[in-house]
Amino acid sequence: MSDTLENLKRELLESVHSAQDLASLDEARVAALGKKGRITAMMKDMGSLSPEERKTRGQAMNAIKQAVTDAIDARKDELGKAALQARLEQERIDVSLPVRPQPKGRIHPLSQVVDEVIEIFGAMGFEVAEGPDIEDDWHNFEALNFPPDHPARQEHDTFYMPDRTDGSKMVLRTHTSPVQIRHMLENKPPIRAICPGRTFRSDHDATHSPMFHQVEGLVVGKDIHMGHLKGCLIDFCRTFFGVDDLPVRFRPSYFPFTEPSAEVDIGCSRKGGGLTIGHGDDWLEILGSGMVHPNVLKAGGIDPAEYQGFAFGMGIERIAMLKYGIPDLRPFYDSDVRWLGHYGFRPEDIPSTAAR
Ligand code: 2NL
Repeated sequence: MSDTLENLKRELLESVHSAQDLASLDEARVAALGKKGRITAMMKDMGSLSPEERKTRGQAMNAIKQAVTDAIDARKDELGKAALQARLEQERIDVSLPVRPQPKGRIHPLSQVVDEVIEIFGAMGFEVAEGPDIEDDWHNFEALNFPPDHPARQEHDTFYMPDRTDGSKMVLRTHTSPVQIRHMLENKPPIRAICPGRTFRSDHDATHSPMFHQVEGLVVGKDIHMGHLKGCLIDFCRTFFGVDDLPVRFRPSYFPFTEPSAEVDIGCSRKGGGLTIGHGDDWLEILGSGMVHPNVLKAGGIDPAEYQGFAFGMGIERIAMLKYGIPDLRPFYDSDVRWLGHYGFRPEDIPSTAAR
């Protein structure tokens, strides 16, 4: 091999060996073997040589090319190993460190109780119906047989939306009953539906929130009577509170949308300042209920001469507080993870209520 070629080879190998990182190694590769690299250039130059010279020069050039390629591969390997070694020396894993906490979410008591109520009534053949939070006066009051001067319609109980172009006002629904009106208008009897959802009333103190939750239920059929109402709600109370022989009492009451109406109380004890559900000589109000008023059936497009129905309603916060011993209403809406950590539910230990 000529001196020039020996020099070229030495120079190129030198540049490969002295590369201190992958970037400069690649620069050395491009300078030698790239499109405009020195080996490439010399290969191109061989056209002017005689066939004999071309053969010798060609072999020499190929040998250099091979040597440089091998050196690049070897250097790449070395640099990779050195980089790994440097990381291994720098990075340390302390296997004695405690595991970092991975907080798990909790199910809000309101969601949990709604799920439980749905499960219990679902097992009795009820479907779930939903409707808008913002209602018109007809669905929220008129269809429910509220007289025009009923106190619930007053500005201080009901949140009214701004005037519409026709002068009327939409309202934030004050109960979930309008959902059942819509359900009657959209479905033919027999009907079995429960309507859980948000409701709004202009009321704010330690035991009232301007936004709260209700579940209402509606059953309509040809021969539905008070016995069905009683059986259904006794069953619900016993399953929900998990007490097989829970005393349940029906107390006459009044609602514009039902006739007759009854409030439902369960047995409890208030001895010693606390509250025990299930036994004792005292009563605790849980639900409102009644036979659907003929005017309300009519508003729902159902002929009261042919069909009868019963309905009921309850406050979700109230039954959640009673079942799970939650003393204060206000933290329900605070989204405080400490409160949720205490009163919320782990998905993995939710019992099936209906299975009891
Ligand atoms: C309560 C009382 C009640 C109803 C709600 C209802 C709905 C229709 C027709 C007739 Cl569409 N009634 N709902 C009936 C009785 C009582 O709720 O104390 N709620 C918290």
